[in-house]
Amino acid sequence: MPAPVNRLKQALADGKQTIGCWLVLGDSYAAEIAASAGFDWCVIDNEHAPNDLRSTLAQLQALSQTHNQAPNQTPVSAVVRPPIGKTHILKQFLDIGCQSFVVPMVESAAQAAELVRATRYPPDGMRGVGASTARASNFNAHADYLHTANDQICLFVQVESRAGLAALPDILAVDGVDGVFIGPSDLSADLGYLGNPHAPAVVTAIDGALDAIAESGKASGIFAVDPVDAERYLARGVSFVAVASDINSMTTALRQTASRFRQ
Ligand code: 3PY
Ligand code: MG
Repeated sequence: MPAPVNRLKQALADGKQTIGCWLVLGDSYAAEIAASAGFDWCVIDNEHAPNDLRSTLAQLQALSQTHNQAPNQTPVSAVVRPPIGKTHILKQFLDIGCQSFVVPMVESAAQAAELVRATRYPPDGMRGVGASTARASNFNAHADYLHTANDQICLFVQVESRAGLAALPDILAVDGVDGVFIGPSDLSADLGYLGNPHAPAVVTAIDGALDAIAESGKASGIFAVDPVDAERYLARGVSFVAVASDINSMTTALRQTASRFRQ
């Protein structure tokens, strides 16, 4: 049996637009709720959320449960954002069964190429071989896992700095990079507008980057939990839009309810 088909990679290759939820509560119960809400994918964030390998594993397991899918709904795809794009860290997430990644702070084609290699077995890359004891191969039930795993990896690299923007054409030319994801918060900070991702200069930089990604034929992605932003980016054709986060939804709903009954 081969590695599981990566539905997210397939959808993006088919030119579909997808929406997703950022999981920052670090909690498998919350992941299970998000899994049935109707998103195409959920990102388990290890960069800015209190996650580790075991909490990520629990959330991958929660997302892979089919009982929590709404009727007629395609199962949600799991994506991991590692804290940093290091080979040994990616290796651990790969072995617990993650096939899709959004890697933060990528600033050169060399760095992007290194990430491609980190997520592929030889001869295409340098992923270490331990799948026979790993959830990724369903504990060796996927007998063809080693020879089919590379084709099912979906890799987004994050461009979120001036250096990343300057290197964008070269990054887009790297084989094995499926898409480029813009991080408006870090990008605005590096452009001199900390906390103001709607500054005109930031919006212009983001639009220019999205145009370049679209021209390359690769998938584009962006973090846009403000619905006005999300609608704008979806109308522009962005293919991987983070339209929600578990914490954002929870704080908004709880604060609204508290304020309504406190009056
Ligand atoms: C950013 O906005 O900097 C991001 O990384 C989005 O998660
Ligand atoms: Mg960022």
